[in-house]
Amino acid sequence: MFFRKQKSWEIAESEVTDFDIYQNRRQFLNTSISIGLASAFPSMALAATEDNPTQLFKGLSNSPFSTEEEKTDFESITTYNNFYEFGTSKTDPALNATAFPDKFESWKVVIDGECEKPGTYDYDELIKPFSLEERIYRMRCVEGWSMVIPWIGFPLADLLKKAQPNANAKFVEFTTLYDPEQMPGQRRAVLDWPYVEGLRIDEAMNPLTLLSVGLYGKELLGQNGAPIRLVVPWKYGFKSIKSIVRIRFVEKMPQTAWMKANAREYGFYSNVNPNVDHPRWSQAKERRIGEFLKRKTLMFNGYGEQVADLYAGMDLKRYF
Ligand SMILES: Nc1nc2c(c(=O)[nH]1)N[C@H]1C(S)=C(S)[C@@H](COP(=O)(O)O)O[C@H]1N2
Ligand SMILES: [Mo]
Repeated sequence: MFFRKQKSWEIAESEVTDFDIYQNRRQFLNTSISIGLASAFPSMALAATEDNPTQLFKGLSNSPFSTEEEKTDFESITTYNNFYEFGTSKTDPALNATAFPDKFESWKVVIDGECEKPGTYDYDELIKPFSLEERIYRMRCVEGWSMVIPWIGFPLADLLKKAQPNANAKFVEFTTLYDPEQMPGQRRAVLDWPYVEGLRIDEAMNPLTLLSVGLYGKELLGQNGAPIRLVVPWKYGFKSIKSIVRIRFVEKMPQTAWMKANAREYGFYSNVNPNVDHPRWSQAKERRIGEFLKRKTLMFNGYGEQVADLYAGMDLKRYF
């Protein structure tokens, strides 16, 4: 899909303006909730206030990979999102996705391709064999903002090993649900749906790479990629694909949704790299949501100790 027309996500909107719109919106929502207009935004009110601790997710051990930095507040993590299947503005997912998916228990994930033990699992079966932990990770969006999110999940490697990839498995491809009924954003050709992402097999097997099913002690809300999503903390946020229905071992490098949309701007690797600018803006700094001054963006988002070896000898300007 190659449009000459500007797409909605290309519309130049300064990051500050975007953040300010969000702040104002949030102020407005808080006010309307307090004066009893919450019914105009029922899902939003639910997301912000519902205390829904999940037994399964209580008292988990905190991973040694966790950052000690201050966590972004729950409200920001659940109301300032990118999830184009539910709209292209940051506030759309919280308005449209809180009740997603409608059938949580019957969510299925297919694991197939170049492996000895392919299979289809429902959500409970999929996560049962693995021990969940809390991982507090930095998340850096390609647009220039970042958050610190206390994820709950398990290493992707645990699941991949169970499927026994064969020698042809050089990459792993991930696919989001395609269901325009539930995902109104898919009714417009913003991206070539369904959203697809990919990792090289060694990146996928790296112990930092997480499959997440919750955050802040609760199951994921729709806007964060319920019921199961990827988290790859040393890469730009768009690699962390949400609401996964398929994990496939492949021999060739997958064509991701963002590469198809604009290969010049979005490469396969997409490692956080302050020295390689996006064609339309610098990647040297970022705004941590909730802070005023910008911070310097760190190479590999600060995870170089764990992942720099994966790219030894590679030209990271060419393989961006
Ligand atoms: N399926 C799907 N996954 C997605 C996206 C999306 O639009 N669709 N947006 C990505 C982007 S750009 C970012 S920054 C993160 C945001 O995750 P969060 O909203 O949970 O913070 O999700 C990523 N995963
Ligand atoms: Mo992003």
